Amino acid sequence: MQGKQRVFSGVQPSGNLHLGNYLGALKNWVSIQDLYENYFCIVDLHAITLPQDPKVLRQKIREVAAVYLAVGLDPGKSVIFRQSRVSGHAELAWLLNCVAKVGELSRMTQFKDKAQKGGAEAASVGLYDYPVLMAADILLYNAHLVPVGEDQRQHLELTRTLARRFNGLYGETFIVPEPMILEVGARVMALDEPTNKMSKSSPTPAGYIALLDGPDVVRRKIRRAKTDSGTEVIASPDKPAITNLLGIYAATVGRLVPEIEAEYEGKGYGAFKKDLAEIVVEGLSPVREKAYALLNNPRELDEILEAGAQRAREVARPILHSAWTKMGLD
Ligand code: ATP
Ligand code: LTN
Repeated sequence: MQGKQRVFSGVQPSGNLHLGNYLGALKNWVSIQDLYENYFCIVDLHAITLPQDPKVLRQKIREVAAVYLAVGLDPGKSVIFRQSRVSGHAELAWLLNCVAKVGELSRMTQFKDKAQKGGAEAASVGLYDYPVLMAADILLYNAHLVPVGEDQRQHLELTRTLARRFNGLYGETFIVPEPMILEVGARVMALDEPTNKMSKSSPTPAGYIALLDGPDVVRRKIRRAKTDSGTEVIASPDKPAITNLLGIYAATVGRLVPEIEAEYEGKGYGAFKKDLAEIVVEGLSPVREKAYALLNNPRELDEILEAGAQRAREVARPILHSAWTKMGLD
């Protein structure tokens, strides 16, 4: 693996992985897996920034691991592990907390959105500090590239700011990472409300297609997906619902939206949705089947994660030590 640039990314085990996670992140991770030295993390410390039931969390962690493997991430090519099993993430987060500014964190839109739900005063300090922990995840491995969905752009910008600031204050320590955000699929919207992002923490399952949803559920959700007025299958800013469905189609089959528009000219929403449902079912069925098979053997999943954590610790340790040394903590 030597000589390759490093990639770091992660998914929170905070709910059901969905088509947005797949098209915006996981699919891309698989396609770049051979090109880089990859660290794909299950960011369980991020998941607990909102309340989690321990029993459910335990299961969700394994589900994310199973989905990682089922989509094609290969532990022989990528380091797959849990964030909480590498203590350097939390340790570097503390160092970076002392470099980050309250003003910066207060501007993070994800915090504002998530905190708004229960009132900002009642949000956990962890939720506020979420972007600093994310910066620690990335900088701890000196990752060059971070493949994520569009919603993570602002967090990545903060990571870059913290890396530059640390280097400026204490001397060159961290690589300033670059975001890797796809053109297509980087922002899949909710099926029931196409002005909101498809999200794990969505209040209704109708909004998202879970990667573990069975074929009939997928078909029903797409059939019931909100559509715009009119009948034409054309993407446009005043037609967010059909634009979103076209984006899902394009990202799933790896084609461009205009080609698909041309194919459905004069055919109407019904025919389009029917075909879209089959395409998504076809794309997800192998993932679902493989993930369930892996979940039948949780011990093997746990072993893969532990072996990954061991490799991650070895890479992280000298980088954390160099940050300590630079700060005078050696
Ligand atoms: P939550 O709703 O709980 O915040 P999430 O659904 O946004 O969760 P994350 O674990 O936060 O999922 O995200 C994992 C990866 O999936 C990130 O790279 C993120 O940018 C990407 N992602 C999440 N939602 C979408 C979406 N709707 N479209 C495209 N990419 C997405
Ligand atoms: N905040 C990210 C998940 C995440 C992440 C990371 C992504 C945590 N740490 C490091 C890339 C790199 C999200 O998708 N909500």
